[in-house]
Parts: sequence; C-alpha cells; structure tokens
Amino acid sequence: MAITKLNTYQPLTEQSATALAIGLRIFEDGTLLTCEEIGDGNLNLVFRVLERETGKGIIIKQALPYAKVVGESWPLTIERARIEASALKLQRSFVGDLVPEVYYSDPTLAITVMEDLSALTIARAGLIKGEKYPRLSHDVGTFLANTLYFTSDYALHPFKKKEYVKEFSNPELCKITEDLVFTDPFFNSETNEFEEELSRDVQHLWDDFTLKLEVAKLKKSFLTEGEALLHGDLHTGSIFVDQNQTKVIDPEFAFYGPIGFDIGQFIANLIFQAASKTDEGETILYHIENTWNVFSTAFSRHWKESGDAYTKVNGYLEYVLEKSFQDSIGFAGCECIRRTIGLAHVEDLDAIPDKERRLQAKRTCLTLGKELIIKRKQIHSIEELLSVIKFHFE
Ligand code: SR1
Ligand code: MG
Repeated sequence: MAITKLNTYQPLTEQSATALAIGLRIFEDGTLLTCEEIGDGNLNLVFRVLERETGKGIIIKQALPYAKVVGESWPLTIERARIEASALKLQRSFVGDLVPEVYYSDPTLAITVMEDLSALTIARAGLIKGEKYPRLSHDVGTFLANTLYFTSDYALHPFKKKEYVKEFSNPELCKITEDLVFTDPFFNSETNEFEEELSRDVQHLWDDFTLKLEVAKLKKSFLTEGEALLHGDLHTGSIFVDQNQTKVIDPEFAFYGPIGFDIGQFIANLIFQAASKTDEGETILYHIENTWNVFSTAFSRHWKESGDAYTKVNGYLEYVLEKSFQDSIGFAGCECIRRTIGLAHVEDLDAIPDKERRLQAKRTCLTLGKELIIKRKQIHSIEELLSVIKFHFE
C-alpha cells in the first residue's frame, strides 16, 4: 500500500490526515474528501475522512504525546497506539465483526486507520437518551468470553502466551488505572473531583479501613494476575451500537490482567445507567444478568472444547468462573466509586439535571460500590448480585 510516509511523529491536522488518507489509496484517485477531527475522548485525536460523493469514510486515530483530558502537563508516550492496533487485530481474530477492522497502522506516527463506525452510536450516549439495544449484553458477553478465553493460558501454548504478555506490556496506561481506579479515589488525592455536598460521604469512605484493605487486594490482582489479554477500559463509551450490531473500540489500555476486570467495568457502567434512571431499571438489570450468563456459558463451552490436562479436572472451571465473578463484582465496585468522585466522571451521572436527584444517584453509586467491594466473596450467583444492586435502587 503506497502512502505519504512521514518518518517522524507529528500531530496530524485535518489537512495532513486527508493527505494520509489519499496516500493510503483507500479511496479512488481524484475523489473529493472532507476531514473533521471528532475526538471527544480523554487521550487521542480522531479524524473522520469522508468521500463527499458516497459518504464512505475511514477513521484515523492518533495518540497524542500527553493526556488530552489534562493537557501537556501530563506527558504520555505514544506507545499505546501500537498496543491498540495490535489488540484490535488480535481481538478481531476471536470475535470477528464485534470490533472494527483495522486498515493500516503506523507506530511511528501513532496512528490506527480503521472502519468508520459513525453510523452507530456510542452506547453511553444512546442509553442516556433512553435508547434500547437488544443485542448489547449478548455481544459484549461474547466479546468477553472469546477475547478472555482465547488469550489465556487455558487456550494458548505457554510460549505464545508469554509472547503476548511481552507484546502487550502497557505500563503507562496501567499506571493510569492503578492510580485513577484503585488508589486516588480512596485517599484525599488532588486528582479527585466531587461536589461539595458529597464531602461527608467521601470522608466516610476515606476513613473506612476495611474498604481500603479490600481495594488493596483488588489492586494486587490487577497488578499481578496476568491471566488474559484485557480490553482494559471496557466502559459504555468504548462501545458503538445500534439495534443490530455492537462494536467494541479503543483497547489502548489492553494488557495481561485478571479476567474479572473487563466484566466488572462493563457491569459498573450499566449500574450508572440504572442509577441515573427512574424507570427502565429492569432493562439494565437484564443486560447485567445477560452479560454474565452469555460470558460464562461461552467461556465454559470454549474451555470444554480445548484446554490442557488440568482443564479436565472436576471443579477447576467452576473455580475459575467463581473467582472471575467475585473479582468482577469488586472491580465493578471500584469503578462505581472512581467515576463518581475521581478524575474521569461519566455523563450518566453528571448530566442528571436535577441536583438533588444527581447527588442521590452519586450517593447510591458510592454505597453500592463499597458494598460490592466488601461483600464480593459472599455473592455466589448473578441472581444474588442483582438482588444486591436492586436493593440500592428501591
Ligand atoms: C487520563 S485518562 C482518564 C480515563 O479515561 C480513560 O478512558 C480511562 O478510563 C481512564 O481512566
Ligand atoms: Mg478510551
């Protein structure tokens, strides 16, 4: 593929992104193209290049050498672009169209050129508007089962697994999660942000040493258990949807970690929806239940179809599933708390227009988050988890 090759990194502009698209020859020679920077995430530039006549488009995502959400005072390497492109390609080999197709990637320029998904909606935005996505939990459950099983030691030759562990070593983005999910919200840290009215609730949380010990155990799992290749940031802003399809995007936080992490982050982001709505709770609870059921059924099927000598030992699969389930409850609890009082909030809660209702929803996320972390080992089934969640929304 002939391209306009830039040999050194420089942030793209709408002009240079268009030149790159022309060089890639994805479009017919001479077609008129338009380009717009549409990135609204925390870290990267995202350009959409469109062929004017047909509306056919591509996305060019480029990592910036700093965290866009804070600015140049928070430097980051552009290594995450290589991780993201590699993760998308590997995930696609296990889940097909549940992730976008990558047309081209260049680690020097830190770009990934991929399928344009702008006909779909970001799940968080659609759910906030009250849209229903019947396939969402089925597709995310399948994504989780396939990516987590087929990148784990349960499926891979040990040499291949260790190659992937090296390829997906992602210390900088892991550090963001270690700080923003597992540490800062539980201490009086400068990165935290919350309404004055929540100060007493937050102080109560910071004074809770039982909670801190359980979060320390969860952080230890995140730091030390390289079980499977995680997406690493599986919130509803990382998922495009419509009525018929689901696409999981943005795996720049991918690394080898504990299976329960992705599941827990997704569940927590559904919980924000339940917390923000006065109706439709049942649909969200259904998605939580279905995600786990689809995940555990497909993961068990893969396990029974392959695996080593130990995967045939009675009780081992059940042990792995129960550990992942209880970890995911704890990780969901951490996500509930950090998105409420930490650095990166969610629209589901922040955009609740009525102040009292907003504060109430946030308090619920804090108390529910705490209960999920502390009681995770006493919750043995998805039905029990739903009862705990429902109790907080009654
Ligand atoms: C500085 S990045 C803040 C958050 O945005 C990403 O999507 C991750 O969730 C991260 O924690
Ligand atoms: Mg992202």
